[in-house]
Amino acid sequence: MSMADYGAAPNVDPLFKELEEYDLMKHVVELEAYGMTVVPPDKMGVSEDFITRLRDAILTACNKRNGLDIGDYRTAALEPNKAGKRSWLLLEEDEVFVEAATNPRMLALVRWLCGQSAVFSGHTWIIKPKGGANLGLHSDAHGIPPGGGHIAHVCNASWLCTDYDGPEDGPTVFVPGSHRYGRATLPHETDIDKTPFKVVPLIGQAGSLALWHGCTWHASVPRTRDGLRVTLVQVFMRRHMQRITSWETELSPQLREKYPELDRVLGRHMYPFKYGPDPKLSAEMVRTGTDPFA
Ligand SMILES: O=C(O)CCC(=O)C(=O)O
Ligand SMILES: [Fe+2]
Repeated sequence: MSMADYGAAPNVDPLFKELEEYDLMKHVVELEAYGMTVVPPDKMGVSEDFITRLRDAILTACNKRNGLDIGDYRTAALEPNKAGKRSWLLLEEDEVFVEAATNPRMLALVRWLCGQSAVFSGHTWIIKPKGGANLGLHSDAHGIPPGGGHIAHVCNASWLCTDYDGPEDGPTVFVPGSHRYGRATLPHETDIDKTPFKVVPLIGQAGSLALWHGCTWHASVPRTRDGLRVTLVQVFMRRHMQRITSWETELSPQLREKYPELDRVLGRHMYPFKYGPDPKLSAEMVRTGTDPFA
């Protein structure tokens, strides 16, 4: 008998069962305790083929959009920021981005953090060459003031498309447990060389998913190894938040029709409206106010 069998909490019971079935409970506890977790590829149910297709799709989109010819990511050298332009809105570049945004195990963890009505806010690549500078400590939950951090309003689900073996790979670094502070960093806290907080690197092999509560403070360090770090950053949020990308205007409706899970997670917002709300959208929004798991 598990608590989920009582059927007393209809929003969290199915999630609990899914997380148990996928053997993700350790990762839920890490999210609660540390505000971040790294799930290895086998637990994500993804093959090497998936991560190869995802990495290739990112590099192809970057080459095409920025007029580059990156070549072999294992040896390529680029000027910092050269590959970082035009990096958002990728769903129609390749359907592997739909796969990445709707992986069922990822969505179970995302919905643990942001509820069943979690919305896909936007996605972007990181293609990071050797060199460059630190990125300062920050929270991804922009606009959530101190006091509003009790639940995750935002979360970041990033696919590692290359190995992060250590600091030489130029990984994201975290202050474990900082999601509990429920606020963004202040200017004197952001420099990772001076901050009094303990900062730890994200370590994981290609194909892992790094997931963090939007309030967990993180930064990144320069890459000192040859070749590129490649990452697909995906931001999910609760329904009340403003999405990064307006899917209604930026995406063809055919893709939504083809993939029902994508359609669900892209969501439809009740605001803005002109003469009055759509009753269905309004009822959904009201329901999300009843339970953090709704
Ligand atoms: O890993 C990095 O380079 C920074 C990532 C980051 O800040 C983010 O994805 O929100
Ligand atoms: Fe960030």
